[in-house]
Amino acid sequence: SIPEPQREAWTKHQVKGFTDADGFEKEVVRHVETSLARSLFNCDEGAAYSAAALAFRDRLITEWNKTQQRQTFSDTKRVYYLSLEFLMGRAFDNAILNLGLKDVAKEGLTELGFRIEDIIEQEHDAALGNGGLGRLAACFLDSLASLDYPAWGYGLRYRYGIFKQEIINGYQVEVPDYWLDFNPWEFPRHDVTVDIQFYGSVRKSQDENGKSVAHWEGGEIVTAVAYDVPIPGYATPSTNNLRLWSSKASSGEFDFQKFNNGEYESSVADQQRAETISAVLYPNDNLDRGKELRLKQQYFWVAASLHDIVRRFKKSKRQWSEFPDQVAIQLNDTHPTLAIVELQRILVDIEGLEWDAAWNIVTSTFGYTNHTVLPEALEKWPVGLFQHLLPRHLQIIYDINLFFLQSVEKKFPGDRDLLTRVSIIEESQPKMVRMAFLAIVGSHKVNGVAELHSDLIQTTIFRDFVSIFGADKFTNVTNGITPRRWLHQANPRLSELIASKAGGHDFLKDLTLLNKIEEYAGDKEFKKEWAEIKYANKVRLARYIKQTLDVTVNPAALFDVQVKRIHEYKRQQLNIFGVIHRYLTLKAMSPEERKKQQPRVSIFGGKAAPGYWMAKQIIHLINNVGAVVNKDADIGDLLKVIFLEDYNVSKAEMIIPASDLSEHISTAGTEASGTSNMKFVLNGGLIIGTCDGANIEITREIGQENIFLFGTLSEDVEELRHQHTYGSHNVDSNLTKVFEAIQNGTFGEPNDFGAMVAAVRDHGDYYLVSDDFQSYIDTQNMVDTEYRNQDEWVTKCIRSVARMGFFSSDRCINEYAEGIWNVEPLAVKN
Ligand code: GL9
Repeated sequence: SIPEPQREAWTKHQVKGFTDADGFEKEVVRHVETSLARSLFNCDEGAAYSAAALAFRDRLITEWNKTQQRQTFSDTKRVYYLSLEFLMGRAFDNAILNLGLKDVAKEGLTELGFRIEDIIEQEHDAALGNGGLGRLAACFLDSLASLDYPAWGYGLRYRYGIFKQEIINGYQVEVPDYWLDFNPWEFPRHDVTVDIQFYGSVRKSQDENGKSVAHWEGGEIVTAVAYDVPIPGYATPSTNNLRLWSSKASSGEFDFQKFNNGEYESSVADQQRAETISAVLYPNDNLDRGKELRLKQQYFWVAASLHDIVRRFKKSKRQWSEFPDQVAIQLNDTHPTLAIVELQRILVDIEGLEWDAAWNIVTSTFGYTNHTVLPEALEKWPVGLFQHLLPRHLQIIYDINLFFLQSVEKKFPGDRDLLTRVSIIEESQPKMVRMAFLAIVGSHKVNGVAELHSDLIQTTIFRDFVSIFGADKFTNVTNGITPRRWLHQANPRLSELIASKAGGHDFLKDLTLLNKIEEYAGDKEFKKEWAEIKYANKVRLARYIKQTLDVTVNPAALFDVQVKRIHEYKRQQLNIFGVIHRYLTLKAMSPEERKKQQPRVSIFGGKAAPGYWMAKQIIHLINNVGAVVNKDADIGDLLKVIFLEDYNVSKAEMIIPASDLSEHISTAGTEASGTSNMKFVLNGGLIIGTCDGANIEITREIGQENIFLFGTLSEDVEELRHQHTYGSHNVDSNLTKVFEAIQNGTFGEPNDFGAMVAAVRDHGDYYLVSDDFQSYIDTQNMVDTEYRNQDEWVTKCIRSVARMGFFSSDRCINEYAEGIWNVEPLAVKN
């Protein structure tokens, strides 16, 4: 650091961020003219966005530096959130809101000749995630910073985020999402690098005390380069760091040598191979595909992050035994489970600790969050692949397993079956490493993400581990969402209306304060404004639908929305079968009868994993139904079917506030939590849903009179599946008519949908579509009836919002901090 006598100059020139529109404008103009090398003659909206973003980035950086210094000096325990996905969406609007400078930005941009809405729209989403799991990580970062926790996110800097979805002739087509052309929100740290080893072999030697020491040698080295993204808290100067790793060829290893030997082409090829590691996000949702490159990504990211964490810890010059007092690492699903093995390797092989001492440190450091019970999503890796890619890690896994199984044998002597069931190594052909089991054995806490889900993991997939480790190791932390993005940013008018009755915007920091609006649930004036805001949000979505799909929808109709990844367990097929049933019913009515029906717009959106054929069929059917229904003159405004292309975070911010009813209709026991259910209710929409995931807790909070629940309960699912397979399986008669319409070509080539129909009718109906169909239809009819009574409907919406305080990700983060991490906020003294 700079010696005392020269510090005066530093203090004198310390950057003091702008606080008013004039100061902001000055910075925008400076960035246009210098950073962008443009002028007022060629400053389009894109350039204006770039300059405005750079101006705010400067603001963030000052606070971010101070926050990092504060954390370093205070030397308190930090949280590290390891996630292979961070679905951040746009940063600009979020940054200006969290800094409390939206008015400044708006005024400044207006004076410079731009509309702030247009400027916000210029930004490309940071879409480094698939869905709920990645968005949860993003909400957590917002809460961690807003609550002043000393926390870091660690992830991968994919060159390509989740693909862009185009719909061509009713089919999904995937287009690469190259998002890094201009990204002002990241800071390359070319000086922060870690060399990561792959392949090679293990040599054992003995040290001077005769102790066996493992040396991992040879193989290849890839370099991880840090890119830092500032994460501003809301209404606090705390600005945390999200560190994303990018891969590049290690300059020491191959390229120089080869280059000097005249092997220019192969040196470039090596470089590209190294860069491939962080090139692309795997686009699967709730599915494990077991690709070698994916395991490489996982180790690359985990090893770089741990190296960084250990390096930071070592600066404090503490004893290794204090590591868990300084460091809490949360594993977002099993994707970072190798971190457990890597820390054990660092401690034993490199730092020379005894196995047991090291293992104590490791298990006290990690917590593991499970996000799904779907068997096809539980990660397993072939032992052979491990042996090849990470030979030393495989040895350590075998040792971890050996000691674990010995402890099990001691506690439950002679129970061979139990040992086979809980072994980290599955004795299959080929043998597999079960990552969830490794994560459980290597962590001190394991949590599910909603009450039902946490119960299910304890009674099904992880049952044996509850008897081995005791129930205390397993816990629940129900998911939450950040009200900053999902209310204040997405629905500014509603946020203002709430603030006007809740005593200002404090509810954005303590969401339970929403309960102050409940007394206005019967207030005529308040309800009128409430309804006007919902209507305006619907008008905006209707305009967007007109622009993008050239379909006119009536904003006064009931907007019924299902937007999320397309998956059989989420049952978009149940929804579209219900829509077809509605269409057939309307068609069979007389014109007089039709006039009495409630108009609806059924809105769908979501991506299918590129290799998930059935999910793509579902998209195709939805589009085909829309093509027929939307141009049927008998039907007119009574029913429109819309598939919105390329659902992502920024589209969610527009769609969610415009919903009257949203669908969360997974087969009971399959959706671990769901988080969009919380977002829709928070924005004054009601829910139709099954007794699954967080729907159950939402019902408990808002009252069952404010939610439309239907369908099989999770405890009855297994029995029904058994009956489908071994008994008779009668398909509901209304559903049979839907199938007939599909098969007589009403919605295009019937063969296209043969497998979808057969899955329900002939192949065991695993997701219980036929069992739940009639109650779904009946419940939808109830929705129609209740929606007619707008006065009562609005009251329900207001009451629901008032009772949503529990679902803030702030509550959720405080629970993790207390129950799992044992960390405290770092107060900011001004
Ligand atoms: C998920 C669950 O399916 C959701 O129910 C849950 O809300 C989120 C967050 O806990 O996690 N697990 C999972 O693999 N995904 C989830 O959304 N999938 C993706 O995010 C792709």
